[in-house]
Amino acid sequence: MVKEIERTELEPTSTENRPAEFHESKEELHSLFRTMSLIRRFEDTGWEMYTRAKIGGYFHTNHGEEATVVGTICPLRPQDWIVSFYREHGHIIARGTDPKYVMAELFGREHGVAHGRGGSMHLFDYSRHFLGGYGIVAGQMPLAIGVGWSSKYRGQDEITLLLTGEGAMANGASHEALNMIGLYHLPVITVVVNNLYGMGTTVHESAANPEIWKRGEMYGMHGAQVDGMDVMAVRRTMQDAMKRASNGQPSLIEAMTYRYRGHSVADAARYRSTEEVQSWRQQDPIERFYRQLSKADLITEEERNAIDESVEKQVNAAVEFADSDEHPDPNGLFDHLYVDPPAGVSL
Ligand SMILES: Cc1ncc(C[n+]2csc(CCOP(=O)(O)OP(=O)(O)O)c2C)c(N)n1
Repeated sequence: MVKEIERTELEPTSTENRPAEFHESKEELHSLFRTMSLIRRFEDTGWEMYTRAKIGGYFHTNHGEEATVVGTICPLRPQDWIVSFYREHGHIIARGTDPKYVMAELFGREHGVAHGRGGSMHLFDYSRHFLGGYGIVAGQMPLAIGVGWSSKYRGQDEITLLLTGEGAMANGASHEALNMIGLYHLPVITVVVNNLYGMGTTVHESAANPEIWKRGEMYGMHGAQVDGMDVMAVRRTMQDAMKRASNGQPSLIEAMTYRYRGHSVADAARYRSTEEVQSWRQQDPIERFYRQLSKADLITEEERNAIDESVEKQVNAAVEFADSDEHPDPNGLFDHLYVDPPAGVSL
């Protein structure tokens, strides 16, 4: 017998009404605002390029998650590492990779960040310590043990940010990874981007206890939940976790956010109501940050328009670059697979 699962409407938890206090410079705040706007524009344009068949394969966007993405990635230092998952276009852009190389990867071109071999789910930039981009749900999580272990073993002041979705937290690899990160006191911060759905399955349907941050205690690490639509709240939580990680205490942060679009381009998202999507859109992280900044006299309408214009130009230039870039040479199919080919194998 199939049990009917009762669905509850998922309401946003919000810090909107808390007064915003800013201790950062205007330049820094504008830079956060610009990065969020750049990611939004990149995803809008990428989606359009997909529908024009310029991009193929899978395509998962960060629409709605910009505050979580920017708030967790921007505080990182150059020596820190990121291990991400397949919804990572915004993650690599927030890390500072030029969007034109990200767009070229989506277009499958030679100068893309994975030389056109990876596409949307396999973005990679070693120069920025961005270690992917993985398509297997929770498959990236055990990799962070190795990265964190390496930093500790080499005695380096480095932190690893491990990004994952809440759906992945029902996969066995997540339990094994978090247990070992906690057991060995690795400098790893796990951020669970809780957008409430793993494809069409709500977190209430996949997690026996949907309050994921509470698992921190179970793995011997600090646990925190944060309003993932508030970039400054996410950033503060991340900075606190970075201090802990430097002292050998890992953290599990659950950022409560929402994806505006379906799971991927192929999902019409019929499993949720228009009202639910609208109620989250009212908390839009970019508009909300703009309201906070303008209330504090830290941004004018003209400044915002100038940011929007420059972001639009940058994304248009990325499309132009990607569209005119060369396709990978089919003879190079086996390039970039191994640092050195195994003995006896000629590629
Ligand atoms: C091991 C494995 N199982 C199933 C899938 C199919 N799949 C792809 S994404 C996804 C949902 C994961 O949801 P979540 O971790 O919450 O991340 P989100 O997509 O919401 O960002 C599933 C089940 C997969 N890629 N890998």
